[in-house]
Amino acid sequence: MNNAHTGHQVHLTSEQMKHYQEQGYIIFENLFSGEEMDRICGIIDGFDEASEKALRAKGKEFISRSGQINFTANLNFLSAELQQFIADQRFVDITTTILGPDIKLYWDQSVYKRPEASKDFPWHQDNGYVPTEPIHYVTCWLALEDATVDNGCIWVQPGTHLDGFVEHVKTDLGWVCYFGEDKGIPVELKKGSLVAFHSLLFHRSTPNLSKTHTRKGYVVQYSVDGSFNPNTGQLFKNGPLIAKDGKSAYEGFVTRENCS
Ligand SMILES: O=C(O)CCC(=O)C(=O)O
Repeated sequence: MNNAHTGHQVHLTSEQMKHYQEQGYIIFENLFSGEEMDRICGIIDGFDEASEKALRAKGKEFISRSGQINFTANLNFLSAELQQFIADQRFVDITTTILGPDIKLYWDQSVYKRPEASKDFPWHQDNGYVPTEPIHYVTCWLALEDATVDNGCIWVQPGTHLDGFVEHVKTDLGWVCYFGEDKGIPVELKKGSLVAFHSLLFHRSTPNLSKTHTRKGYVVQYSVDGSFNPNTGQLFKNGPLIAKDGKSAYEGFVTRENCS
């Protein structure tokens, strides 16, 4: 889907908002330039490499499996440049239009799927991992390199966010909310393109069959300010405030220790 974005601003059309409300996602093509992606990917590659190295000794940790799929979380606290990036005006525009005027980073992680990745990352809703209040937040899956059916892109089941929260079953590969036959539809993304989806939308990713290329994604999730875990009552403190009253509110590097 094409969207109007000029310079560093994004205007979401009524057609895009209708698609989000009814189908649960919007694709933003070429939101970031190749140069921007090379810079961001260069930073994230280093973090992935370090965490993959640590993972190798253990083989597996939670949903990461060495040599196959590696999740590296909370990267914004590790790099001022990356934190500045997740507060970019384009993210402000997308998230304030969808969620409202006051927005915080909820979570960020890279997901690198290596050519040996032979298994699905199974169907789930992002809310299946950690409960949030309010339940709705936005996941931005950003393609650091081209994401294709061949190399294990994201697949979605359009409209499933409208069914509300579904119980998840814990498996060796991750939490699963759907074991049926519906294959969903693939979301292929060119480097620098992004899919923004509702946290309740069923999604998965398929094996990397490319034999040669690591599929590289950066998952950046945003919630309304004040979002908390209803089981513990704790506010999420995984990154900075990025918007207040609908405008950019990022004021410089926030560490894990001084994040409020
Ligand atoms: O990037 C992937 O392969 C899966 C990522 C995903 O579904 C998630 O982070 O919720």
